Amino acid sequence: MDILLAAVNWFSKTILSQPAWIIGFIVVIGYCLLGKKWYEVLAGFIKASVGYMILSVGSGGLISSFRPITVGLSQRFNLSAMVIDPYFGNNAVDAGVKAAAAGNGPAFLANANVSQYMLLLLFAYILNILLVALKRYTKLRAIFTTGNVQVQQAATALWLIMFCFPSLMSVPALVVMTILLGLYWAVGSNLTIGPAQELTEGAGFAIGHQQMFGIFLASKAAGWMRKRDEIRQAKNPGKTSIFDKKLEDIELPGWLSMFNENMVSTALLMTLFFGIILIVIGPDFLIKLSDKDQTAATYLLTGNAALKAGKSFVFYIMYNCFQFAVYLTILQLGVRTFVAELTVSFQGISNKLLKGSVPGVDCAVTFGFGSTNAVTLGFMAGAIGQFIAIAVLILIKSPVLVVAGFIPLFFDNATLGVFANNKGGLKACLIIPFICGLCQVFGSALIASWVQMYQYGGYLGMFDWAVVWPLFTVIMKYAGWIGIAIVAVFLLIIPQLQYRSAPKDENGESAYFLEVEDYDKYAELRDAALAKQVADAAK
Ligand code: ASC
Repeated sequence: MDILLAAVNWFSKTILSQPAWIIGFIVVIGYCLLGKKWYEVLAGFIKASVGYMILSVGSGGLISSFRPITVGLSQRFNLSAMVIDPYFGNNAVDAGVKAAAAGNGPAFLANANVSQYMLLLLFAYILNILLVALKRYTKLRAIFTTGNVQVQQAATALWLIMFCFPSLMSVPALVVMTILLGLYWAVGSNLTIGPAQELTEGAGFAIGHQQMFGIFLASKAAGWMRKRDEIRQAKNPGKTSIFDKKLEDIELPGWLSMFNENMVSTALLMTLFFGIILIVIGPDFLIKLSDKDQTAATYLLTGNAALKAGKSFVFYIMYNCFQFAVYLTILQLGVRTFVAELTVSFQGISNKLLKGSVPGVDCAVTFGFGSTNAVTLGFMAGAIGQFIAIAVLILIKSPVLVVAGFIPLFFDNATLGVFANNKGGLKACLIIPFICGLCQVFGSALIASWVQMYQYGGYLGMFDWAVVWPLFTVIMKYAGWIGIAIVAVFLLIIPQLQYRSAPKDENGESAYFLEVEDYDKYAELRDAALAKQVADAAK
């Protein structure tokens, strides 16, 4: 038994929680099923894993180049508050559970057992695969593969569930968490299939990350905005605004044309926006950063966060802001490398092993599709939303204060920006991430103070965990065991509703599964249905 447990632990820790290996092995399985030669399989494994590692270098670099801004802002304004960020959230859970074990933490955590995460990862993964294997009944088509975020989510879910059920002992706790998290992963990533297929024109993957409900809601809202615009245009032909257009369709004239080039616009916009913030923080604080920021940002890569005494402030700002363009470009190279392998190889899996399934991958993959300007603008709109929400907390003298963390700020808002732009154009790309920014701060402040995580300095903070899981927590806290059933049934019903609302094919059957199996056909049916709705509404 001990050996088995040790094997499971090793497998979960080494493979399941490291997406580069998961993606690599998926490619190996897919290529083997497609009957590729051994050297093609090996090359595929390397390209997929290395591609994923390049993506991680890009996202790690983005995180570290933002360090002077988040750390500097909180020190400049003397904010000692909870940081909304998945790594700070994870640390907060560990600290709270340790304190509870020592007798001075929240009492409801007394039975919490963090050594079970790795077991949970394996069980929830198996549940996810089973749910997809039974897709005729469950209507679920996606498998969550982003293990690094699953560990963070398991930590936060453990806290929320123990808060609702303090007497839950270790095995029942594991069962409840496997069901709730396994369902959330399967249902959430399934919700992103439509938007992701539309963005990538059928590349055959979904998103498995921390804003899956957010992506779905953003796409729905942006789709609704576009439909409204189209109906308006059908009634008043000729009147179009730049805000209705997708970013990639906007050709700026004259000197503005330099913004048409992604690398230039990323560097310029970042320098303008975050340059102003760095000036507000001021060189004095940025010089002091080096020795102070260690505790606040221990997880971040070693970077050149601090301004060295005697160095030019202007070039410091430019250097840091240009880094965004650098790392975004690296990230996109990684995406292109591994998505190409994954798309081809997964056909082996979805034709032979798990029919009609797709993998759920890191949200950063979307930055390789659509307009890079949507990444930048979504990020900025979300940042403005977060900063306004934080200012409101300060102004109303809220006992709970929040410090912006880079990961929700960038990875949530830029991702929602990409999807919003793709469905609804520039207007949606600005409005939706802005609202997301507000939700991240207010939602995290409310839930973290209620469940007493606030005093441990961090909360996960990504959209689903600032909005959706807090709702689950309210339901479970007040409805008890029935609450678990309500949440589980709610999750199970979602794909059934998606199935029913999908466009119909010529035989009147739902085209839902075609979305994965034959995307071109599906897109035709979907666009025809939309055109009919617009024409009917414009009459
Ligand atoms: C997260 C998290 C990360 C990033 C990364 C984005 O939520 O924990 O390290 O987002 O997955 O590429």
